[in-house]
Amino acid sequence: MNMSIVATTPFNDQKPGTSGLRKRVAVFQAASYLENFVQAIFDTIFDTAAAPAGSTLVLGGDGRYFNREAIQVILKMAAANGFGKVLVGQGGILSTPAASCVIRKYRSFGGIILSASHNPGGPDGDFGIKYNTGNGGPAPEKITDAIFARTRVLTSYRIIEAPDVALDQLGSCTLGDMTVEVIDPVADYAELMESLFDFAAIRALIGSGFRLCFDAMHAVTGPYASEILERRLGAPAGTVINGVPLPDFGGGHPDPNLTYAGQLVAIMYGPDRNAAPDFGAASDGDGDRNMILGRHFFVTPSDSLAVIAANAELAPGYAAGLAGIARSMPTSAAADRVAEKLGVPCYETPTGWKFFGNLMDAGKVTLCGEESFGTGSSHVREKDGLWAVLFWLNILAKRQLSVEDIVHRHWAEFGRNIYSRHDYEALPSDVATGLMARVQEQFVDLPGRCFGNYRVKFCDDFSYTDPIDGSLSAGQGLRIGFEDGSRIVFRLSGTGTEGATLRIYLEAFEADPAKQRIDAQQALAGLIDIAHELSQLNQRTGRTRPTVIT
Ligand code: VG1
Ligand code: CO
Repeated sequence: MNMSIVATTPFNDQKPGTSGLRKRVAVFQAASYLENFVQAIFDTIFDTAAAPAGSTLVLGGDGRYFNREAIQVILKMAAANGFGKVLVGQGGILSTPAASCVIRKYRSFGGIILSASHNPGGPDGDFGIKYNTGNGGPAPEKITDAIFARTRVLTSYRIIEAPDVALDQLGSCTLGDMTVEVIDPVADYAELMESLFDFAAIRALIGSGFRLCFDAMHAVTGPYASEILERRLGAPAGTVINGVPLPDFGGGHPDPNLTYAGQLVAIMYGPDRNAAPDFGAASDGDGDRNMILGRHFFVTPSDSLAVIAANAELAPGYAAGLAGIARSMPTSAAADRVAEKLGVPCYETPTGWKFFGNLMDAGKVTLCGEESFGTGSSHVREKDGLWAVLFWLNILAKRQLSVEDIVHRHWAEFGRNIYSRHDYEALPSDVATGLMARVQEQFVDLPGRCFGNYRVKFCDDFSYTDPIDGSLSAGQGLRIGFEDGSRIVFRLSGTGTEGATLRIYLEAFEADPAKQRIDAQQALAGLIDIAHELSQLNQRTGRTRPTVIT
């Protein structure tokens, strides 16, 4: 084997965020940048996590620009660092949930996923890399901190000199002393889905004339959705739109929300209501997010989690009931109400999927969700976009109601947690931190203060002690709760790559079915004013409207 040890200088700006390291493509293309980070991951795997020599690694990405080049570098570095085998998705493709599935199924030591999720791709877009551990989930902070520390001190990386691996043909080859197995990226995942959901019932629903549209946004879920929805479930060709993954996602922003999934929204909200499909859905760059739509109807991700929880037993994989539910702190409390009724525990964790892993590994929760279009379960250790879509189709097939009717009946039974998130993107970092500091300064005398009809009950900076390993995560978002159950949360994003993104999460509760069908922005207008006042939003940012409202 022709191995090189290449000298390099440590970087000191590689602190991974909520889900791995995300930077502009150009940053990753700079000499040794990718290599440094990968060497830091491998050192951590073999030193901190004590992986045995000859361990197996899973590797794949969402197909964005630089995916193939990065895969070749990582394969050659893996061969030089003592891995015995790498399972790589054909064409370098693996969605985040499929990678999680493959890591678990083949008991590999861990996996590397190349994605910047919903961030735009292409030469001027973003690239990203994250390490998942053997349970299939994002590495816990102990590991990501070790990787970060390593990036700051390492002075060389190891790589073999060899021709590129042919990524497009299935099968095995050797690279140095290591085996590379190119696997079908869809097969294992599709089989897992078939084991969880009632495919016969969904096939019958689709056969009865029910119409659906899935927008893959030219990102990784195209091949997965075509195989599962069109081939296995019999939906007509054309059900999956934008189904071919492109390195720049067709110039779009692969973020399944009402702003960026514009084509799907136009189809679902067309002028002739009856011409719209019965069900619409979209997923993001790496396939872990989902948006669920009915005819002229949007299901908030917080409501989607609650509806799935309340109807979980309709799906064969969940017929035995739920062990518990977890949601991230900014996610609405709609799922808490379902948990209470089911008599199962509900956990509130910081933002980011890694906090759910310990709870699932300990068997404490079955379903998890985030307000940011993320829903999932213990079938893998990542959120899972297509899984959520299939869960909805399973519920629709069993209940024979429209999406809208299911949600309205849910609200009538449990009450409605009216919810919205306002994002202010690309703020100067000092402006964003100044604004957060300003909000927090007022916490000393906020409890008891009245803003019109709203009286502050509590305020804090959310911190979380993991019930399994006792680790503490502080500074997870500023919460202001009101006497009537309403809530405002201020938080700075950990995944943006340009300046800072401020997220303001707004929530109110309406128990009366006669008042539940109100427009969320209208219902939350009072809270929005309070949020602006407390943060001096307009004076500090010069903005009058959010960049994205969901
Ligand atoms: C965002 C979401 C968070 C999610 C994270 C990763 O983080 O708010 O809920 O877990 O993205 O999702 P932030 O720090 O920007 O708010 V994904 O689909 O980008 O892996
Ligand atoms: Co994602």
